[in-house]
Amino acid sequence: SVASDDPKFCFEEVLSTFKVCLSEDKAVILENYVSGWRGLIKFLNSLGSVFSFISKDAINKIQILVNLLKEDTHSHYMTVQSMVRYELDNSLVDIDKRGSHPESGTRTLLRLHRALRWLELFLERLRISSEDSKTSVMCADAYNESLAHYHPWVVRKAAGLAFCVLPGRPAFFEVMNVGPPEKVVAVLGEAVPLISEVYQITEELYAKNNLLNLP
Ligand code: 1Q0
Repeated sequence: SVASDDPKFCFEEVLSTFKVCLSEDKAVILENYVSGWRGLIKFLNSLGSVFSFISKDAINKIQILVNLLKEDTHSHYMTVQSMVRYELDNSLVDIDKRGSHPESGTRTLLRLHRALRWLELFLERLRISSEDSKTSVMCADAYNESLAHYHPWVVRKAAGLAFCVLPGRPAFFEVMNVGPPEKVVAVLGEAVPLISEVYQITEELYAKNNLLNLP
């Protein structure tokens, strides 16, 4: 299953999957995008069960994409670009309202894509933070600036409560498992631009095809 491989999280592993996320012609390789999220979910799980309502949803979405990669249609799902093309050309996406394709790859990935913006903002805050900065505040600020726009009140409330129990910056850095704080900051400095580029390319693709508000 998605949640269960090796339990020891290392942020550099996540970094390396995002490094190989873009092909030479700047397409987003779906398999690597999914691997990046798997690593992040592993991290989230290691923070405790308060976060399981979040990781359950993320795992569910990743599983939808994994299934598309496995089925006989997998050749259409090599990149996000080919996925969107294939699903649009074959009317496999619900465009205005939920219909017969509630779990298209295109709408499913859009949810993760919005969350990736949160991640970018959060990691950048973490990178420039000082020793006494609060992870809960950085996380909430990043969330309110991005993903919160798409969530109903109850979800925002639950997320806000979960953020309050995030470990402090030193413990958080510890869980990232990359070494001393200077090293964490350096690795974040490498990660943020990578994540940002993957986000921008996906954002442009979805904008160009009018897909940013899929139900
Ligand atoms: C570290 C704290 C993590 C906080 C994550 C912030 C996101 C909060 C989102 C909570 C919403 C989850 C409940 C489900 C919402 C769905 O309704 C919504 C829309 O989907 P749908 O099908 O109903 O239209 N789903 C989403 O918006 C997708 C949310 C996916 C969130 C995935 C978050 C994975 C987090 C990974 C942790 C990364 C840790 C960062 C630090 C990395 C440094 C090592």
